Amino acid sequence: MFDGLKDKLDDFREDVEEQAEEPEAGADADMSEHADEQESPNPGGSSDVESDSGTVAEADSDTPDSGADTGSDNGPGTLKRAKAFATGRLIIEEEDLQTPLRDLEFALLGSDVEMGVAKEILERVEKTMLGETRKQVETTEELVYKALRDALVEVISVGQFDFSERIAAAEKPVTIVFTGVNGVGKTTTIAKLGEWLADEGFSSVMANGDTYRAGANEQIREHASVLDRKLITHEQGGDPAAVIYDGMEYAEANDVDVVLGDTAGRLHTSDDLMAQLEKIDRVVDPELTIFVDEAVAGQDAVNRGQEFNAAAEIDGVVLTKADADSSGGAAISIAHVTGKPILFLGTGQGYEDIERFDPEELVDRLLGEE
Ligand SMILES: Nc1nc2c(ncn2[C@@H]2O[C@H](COP(=O)(O)OP(=O)(O)OP(=O)(O)O)[C@@H](O)[C@H]2O)c(=O)[nH]1
Ligand SMILES: [Mg+2]
Repeated sequence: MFDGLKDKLDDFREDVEEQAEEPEAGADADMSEHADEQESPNPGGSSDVESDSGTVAEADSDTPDSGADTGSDNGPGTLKRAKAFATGRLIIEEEDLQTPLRDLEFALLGSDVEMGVAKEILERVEKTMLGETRKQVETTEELVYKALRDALVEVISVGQFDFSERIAAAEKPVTIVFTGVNGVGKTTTIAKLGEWLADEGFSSVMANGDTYRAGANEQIREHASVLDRKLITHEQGGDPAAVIYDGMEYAEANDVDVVLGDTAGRLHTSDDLMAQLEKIDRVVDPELTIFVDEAVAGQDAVNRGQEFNAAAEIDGVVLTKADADSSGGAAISIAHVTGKPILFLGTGQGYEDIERFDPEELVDRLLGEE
């Protein structure tokens, strides 16, 4: 999952580390000398560091008190001034980061990360690497890791909420409607989610609001029968809102916690069908509307998310087929662009192949050693 993106992030980290940890001749000697000079209490220093880990890192070790940002002796545009001193102090200047950041930008765009999101990540990485936190880290490796991790987590975490708690807190029955284009995995996701909810202690009923496609009832009935789950259907051509409404009545009468309302796949460019989605939203007034799309669709998924959100406001996203996605572009971008969180990842065709989306876990996976 997301292996291509992981490789590109690894490359960026290696590039920065390689260049930054190539100290110039004499740096070691200067270092100890420099540490000695820092014995006196440091006015701006944080209290939890040793006295020799002052906050001022000098680019030019011969003139410790001169402005670090001139860097004239070392020549601009290289990362050689990004030295890891014995105290762990680093200095990385803006121009030093230009090339690695440009490479990272290409890498992100090449992974189908949306342009505004890529920009946001770059800005955050740069800010961390040039900012205050550099004084607290010990090696370039840690600095790059932290900068990338924070930037990615920040961007991916937009709008996150605890799904299980939300269901627990909502008035029962909780109706969830699933929207999205054709064939992305809506019906499969509903089947999987029924299992996931059962594990969390919630009962559910499926309501087939896909009254449009021939064979839709038969398909979802198969899932219901394998999973031994209650299913509400109407004839093909019926009113989708009415089916989901029936599901709600059934749930109410039978103390079922959650109604999982399927809808027919539709192109976001189809005005009629998008209008129908608005109507379902109005009549059913679901607790949650979840937009389903394929992780592999990259920026197309991001664009569609915006279109569906405009027709019937979504509360979250499920990205399916993450198991087949190397780029990770949709996973990185969609929450930031739509303002709605990714709630689950579909990771295969089996009923158990659904994961609660955890931004930190995903980023750890992307930046991990494996
Ligand atoms: N590899 C993989 N395949 C998936 C995943 N989720 C769904 N699929 C497959 O995608 C195909 C389409 O799934 P459906 O659930 O029928 O998609 P849909 O969105 O309901 O399709 P329509 O009702 O036609 O709009 C099926 O073959 C699923 O097994 C996933 O997370 N990973
Ligand atoms: Mg379907």
